[in-house]
Amino acid sequence: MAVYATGSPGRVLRHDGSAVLVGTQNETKHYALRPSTPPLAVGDWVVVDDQRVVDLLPRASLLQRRDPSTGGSQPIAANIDIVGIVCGLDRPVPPGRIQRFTSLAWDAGASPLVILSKADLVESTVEIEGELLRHDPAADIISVSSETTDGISDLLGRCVNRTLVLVGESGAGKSTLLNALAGRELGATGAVRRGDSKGRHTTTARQLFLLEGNCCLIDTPGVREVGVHTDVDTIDDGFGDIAELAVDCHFRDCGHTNEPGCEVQAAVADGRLDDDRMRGWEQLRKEAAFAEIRDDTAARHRADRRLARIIRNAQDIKRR
Ligand SMILES: Nc1nc2c(ncn2[C@@H]2O[C@H](COP(=O)(O)OP(=O)(O)OP(=O)(O)O)[C@@H](O)[C@H]2O)c(=O)[nH]1
Ligand SMILES: [Mg+2]
Ligand SMILES: [Zn+2]
Repeated sequence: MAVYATGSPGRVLRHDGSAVLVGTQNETKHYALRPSTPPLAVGDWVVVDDQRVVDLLPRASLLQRRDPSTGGSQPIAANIDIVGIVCGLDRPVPPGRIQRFTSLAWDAGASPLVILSKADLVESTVEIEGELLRHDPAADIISVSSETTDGISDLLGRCVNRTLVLVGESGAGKSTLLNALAGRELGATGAVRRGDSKGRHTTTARQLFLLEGNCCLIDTPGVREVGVHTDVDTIDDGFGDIAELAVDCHFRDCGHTNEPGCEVQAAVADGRLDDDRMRGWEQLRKEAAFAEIRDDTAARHRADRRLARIIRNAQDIKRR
């Protein structure tokens, strides 16, 4: 184990843009983010001294999403084991968005878990679970109600000694779930709008809480859009059934649209592969391919700028 002459190990408990709260063995302390601070995410293991965050330790996993304003990636949570994709049953459950979060979770190096919340509002969750499994046969799904506490101890049991991050749209019930799991009011919650069940963005910062059984739970502000920030290969990891079929396509670079001898299309035609699942896969692949091109372009621009700077410096030196 590394020995640090100065400083103590700690974990980032809260990130609010300009400062982080870090918990160490002895205290929790706020640290302003400075230009010299390494980029941090909630859940990061760090080394701190009295004044600053000195070092960022290697991450076992990192959940990030595409930043809609810059196109870059935005870290959401680090060193997480499970990504809890929370969907309120007071509104339609969107398989496409769940699939996006699922891809982000695999990409992060964590396991996705679909959490259907507000189960008290529906008679049965069998149908909706069936629908989700049709889109993703490997989906891990749990139904809970923070109101009646149905499913709460099941969920808690799965998170013993693990770090779970809750993601999902505003009003999905993430903070209410945090409180139900904790058995007390740790996070503020807010009513959804009548009519369209839209949330009010009650939670404003990402924060880690320690629950019973050493479960570390990270609550996050709701997001509506999740950009895919990954590559085509990672998308395929979440669609093993299709990738397996594709091995038998006649052409190695088959696009699975109308190529002759396409095994994927054949499987859709004879019912072995669900049409919606196939379409969801295509959509995510398209987005990932686009993200790869965009990232390449951004990287090229950065390299160009670096080169221009080097040339400028060289010219300056020559002129002297
Ligand atoms: N009936 C019912 N209502 C719930 C349940 N869980 C949450 N709610 C309600 O849903 C609304 C939104 O809950 P929040 O926990 O604030 O939602 P959130 O996902 O944290 O929202 P943001 O912080 O805005 O992202 C509140 O009015 C909760 O009372 C549940 O299990 N059953
Ligand atoms: Mg909240
Ligand atoms: Zn094919």
